[in-house]
Amino acid sequence: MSKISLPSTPGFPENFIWGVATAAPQIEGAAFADGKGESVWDRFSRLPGKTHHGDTLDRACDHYSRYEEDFALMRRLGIRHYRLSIAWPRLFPNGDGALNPAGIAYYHRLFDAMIAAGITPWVTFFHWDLPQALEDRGGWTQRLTVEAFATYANTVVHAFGAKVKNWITLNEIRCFTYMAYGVGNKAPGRLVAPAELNQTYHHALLCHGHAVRAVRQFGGPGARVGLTDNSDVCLPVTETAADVAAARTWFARRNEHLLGAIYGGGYSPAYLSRVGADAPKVAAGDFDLISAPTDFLGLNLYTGHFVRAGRDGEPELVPLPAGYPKADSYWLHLAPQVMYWGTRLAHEVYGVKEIFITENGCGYNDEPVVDGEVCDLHRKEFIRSHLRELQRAMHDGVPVAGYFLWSFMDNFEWEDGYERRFGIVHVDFATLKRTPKLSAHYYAQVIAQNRIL
Ligand code: GBH
Repeated sequence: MSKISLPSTPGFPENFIWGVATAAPQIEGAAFADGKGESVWDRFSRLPGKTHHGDTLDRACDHYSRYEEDFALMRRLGIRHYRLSIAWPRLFPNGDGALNPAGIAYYHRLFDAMIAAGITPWVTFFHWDLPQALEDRGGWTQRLTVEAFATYANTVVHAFGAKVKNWITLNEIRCFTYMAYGVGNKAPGRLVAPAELNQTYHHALLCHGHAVRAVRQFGGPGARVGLTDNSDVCLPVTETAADVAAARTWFARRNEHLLGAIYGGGYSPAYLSRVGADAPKVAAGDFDLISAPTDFLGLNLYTGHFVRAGRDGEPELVPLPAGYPKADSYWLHLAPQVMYWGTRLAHEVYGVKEIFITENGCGYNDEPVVDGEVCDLHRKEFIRSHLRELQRAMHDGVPVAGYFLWSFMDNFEWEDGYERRFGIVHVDFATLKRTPKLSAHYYAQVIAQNRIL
């Protein structure tokens, strides 16, 4: 027998964390079971025209009752780290006030099953499912939401701190503030004036700080915590000094109200002069909370904008030509170098010492199961090309410690409903049958060999 020698690629560090990610509202279903309260997405998805086909979160993947099957599948694929979120309205149906013991009991069962399957939980406190009762009182525009969140965060760490050591405060502040109150395509879809919008960012930053404080106070030994941000990432058109400098300036400007505020210990003079009279109202002590040190930064990286140095050296956005390749999500232009520049700029601009990719993946519409197989070669190639750019960043000294693929399985993709599939595991939404796609088998090999195949 002739021996076939396989191509070799450099490996990842021995302790590199490989995982998959999901979020409670996108997979759990059981939207009104066991005392769970209504979330803004439960409400929003029922408004005419807000989600594709009027899809709701009511059943989703029914992970609520199928979690054991899902953990068994993760285990078979060799997945040892799993990022998930807790549904705030399951614990506090009214946002604040009475705690729902059935919600606490559910997540205890979930964590027990996960740990029994040898899977380490990475838990996000908040992935967009604000209790509707809080929205009815003003939602993210009101400081009372911050007070309610602080109680929620303390309760969560008290309850689960012995089982969970890796904590993520908030997922993608922009998506539940700017997109939700400024653009309106995400729940609650209520447009507000610029000053109020800036206030929603500030309230979100405060919640981040409260979650950090909760983990520090009640998390026990070994607990660590960080934010997950979808930083606005720009990609220098060419990797020349001028374009790289332009990209860096642009990155700092576009993220100054979130990462800039957290890592800078306050709002920068540049930001304050840009927003003028619409600046957020800041109370004494706010930045003690907001800027408390964290252990890592989570980055959700999908795509980026191309930037170059304009004539005066100022950064200039370069529009994408018609036909530039993208996934089926209109916004997901294929630009694997986002992995390189996203991590490198966060490290350089904010001095971040440890970075996790908390999401990266791609959405496509039609991946039929044929003879028990889903041939999502496009997703496999997406993963491979993005990991190569991540490895390039690490090679250049960017401190990346782990990668979570979005998503473990097809799920409720917000306004795109169930049409847009991001999973490496196919879900038949009629039967709820799970079928690992080709990309799942590929990723399982990457994890097993700790290198890009
Ligand atoms: C993440 O969102 C979410 O965390 C996750 O829940 C979601 O399922 C996943 O990614 C896939 O979408 O300004 O018009 O260019 C990423 C959400 C979508 C936010 C694109 C910014 C930009 C739209 N991002 N959006 S636009």
